Amino acid sequence: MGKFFITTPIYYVNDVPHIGHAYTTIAADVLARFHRWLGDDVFFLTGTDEHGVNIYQVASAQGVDPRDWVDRIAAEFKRAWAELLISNDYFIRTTDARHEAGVRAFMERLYASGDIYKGRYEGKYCVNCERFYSEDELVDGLCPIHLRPPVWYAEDNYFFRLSKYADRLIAAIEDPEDPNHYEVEPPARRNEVLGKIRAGLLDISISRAIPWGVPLPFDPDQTVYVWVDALLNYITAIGFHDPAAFDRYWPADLHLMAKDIIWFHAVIWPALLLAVGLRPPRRVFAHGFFTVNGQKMSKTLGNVIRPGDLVRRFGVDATRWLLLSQFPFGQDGDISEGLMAQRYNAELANDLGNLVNRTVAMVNRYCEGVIPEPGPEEGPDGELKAAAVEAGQAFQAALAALDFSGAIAAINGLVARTNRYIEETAPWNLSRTDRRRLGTVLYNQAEVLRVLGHLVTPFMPETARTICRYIGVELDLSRPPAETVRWGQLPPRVRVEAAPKPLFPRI
Ligand code: ME8
Repeated sequence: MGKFFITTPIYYVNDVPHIGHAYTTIAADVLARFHRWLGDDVFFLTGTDEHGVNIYQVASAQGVDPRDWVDRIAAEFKRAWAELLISNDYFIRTTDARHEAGVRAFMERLYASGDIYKGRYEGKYCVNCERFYSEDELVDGLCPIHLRPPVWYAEDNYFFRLSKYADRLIAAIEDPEDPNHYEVEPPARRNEVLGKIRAGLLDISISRAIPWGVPLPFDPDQTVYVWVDALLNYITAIGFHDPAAFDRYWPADLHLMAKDIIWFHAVIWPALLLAVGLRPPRRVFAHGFFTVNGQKMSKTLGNVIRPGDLVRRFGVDATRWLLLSQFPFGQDGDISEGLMAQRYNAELANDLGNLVNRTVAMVNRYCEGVIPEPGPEEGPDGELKAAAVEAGQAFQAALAALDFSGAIAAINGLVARTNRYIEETAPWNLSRTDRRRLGTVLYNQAEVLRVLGHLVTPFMPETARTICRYIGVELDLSRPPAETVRWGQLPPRVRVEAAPKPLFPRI
């Protein structure tokens, strides 16, 4: 048991959330729920990034005051996360007065560090990324992420001496004994980041001459560069002003994001922290980027999927499960609604849903709705029990490694083994031939449901509750997973749900 401070990126409010944002946020939520279950003191942070040129321009183009615009879109993010059962402990907005005060305090410390100087910046800037690109980073002259032409910026700005930190960053990433050690994952991203640091770091401009942002405390004519403003959310949210509160959670245990913004999190952010004498986060993990039905998701192509679209089709729990099971976390992949539907029917409606419903139905039909007392172990019982134990262990190991599809596979494996157990033991025959054996078999089936009901919790919090209710117990997350899923804890003689509804109606 320890503390676990986990973050998602804070998302730009240039538009309402899409399933790219939902993907990272659901992944973070699964981990937050898992760590709470482990007994950790969890702080799960998400929020919105509301300053910068892009937001300012988007609001102006709509003829709306930026303040009204950001209020409106931030509310949409909050609504979307509530709908997806995201259990964040705090929702930060960079326009919050508390955040802005924290940004000013940090900038004063940074200025005092002596790593800030005034200079002139000229270069190509992608307004959507809110960053400069060098010629060799552009693809055919376009931003590699947004495939749009950058604009030429030339301004007098304040600079941060990032170049000075190359050696310290390399040591902090590579040497587990370094006092500032942090992990950059997965390995491909780590190598990429190290390679780029070794190739040389340029100082970065940390201010802009735009009105929509936090004024620099040492030069109010400029505002803090939106990326610096945004990264600071990770410390202002936990009370940068208040050392007692701050030390409870800092350093962050995991910053989660996609690979598009790994550089900011694995290089610029740790350097800024080192400059003011703070520890870098412990772990920075960049998952892959996905396309939708084989295409880059974009407004222009009109193929943007909103979380609500999936929720209406599959329900909340299945949406969470299906999004994380499409491809291995950390790799690039594709989200196809067709494949999601196939998987929904196969994995959730047929396998898991059917296992739950047929088990409860058999207890109702053969045992008057009461879970029977188990008799001595026989035949495949031992194997089923072993499968449940193994699934619990594999599930935990997978989530500790951020392997969501691995955790899902562990659950599916136990479902498949149990469905096979039912075929092998044929309770419908036992009901006529051997009531005592029937009792054992149905008890074992129901016990697997208790185990499964708990294991699915981080992914499918509502389904977890329903499965447990159907077998007459309450979801109990008060003890850590290893204890909860230990075999044989289902109390016999409890009453199961008399008329269970299908968990996942076929579509
Ligand atoms: O970058 N596949 O905000 P943003 C996977 N405000 N993940 C995706 C995705 C996709 N196709 N599309 C979006 C910003 N994401 C800054 C962050 S943090 C201090 C500031 C997810 O709204 C993924 O997590 O552009 C990605 O890193 C993030 O949305 C980018 O969100």
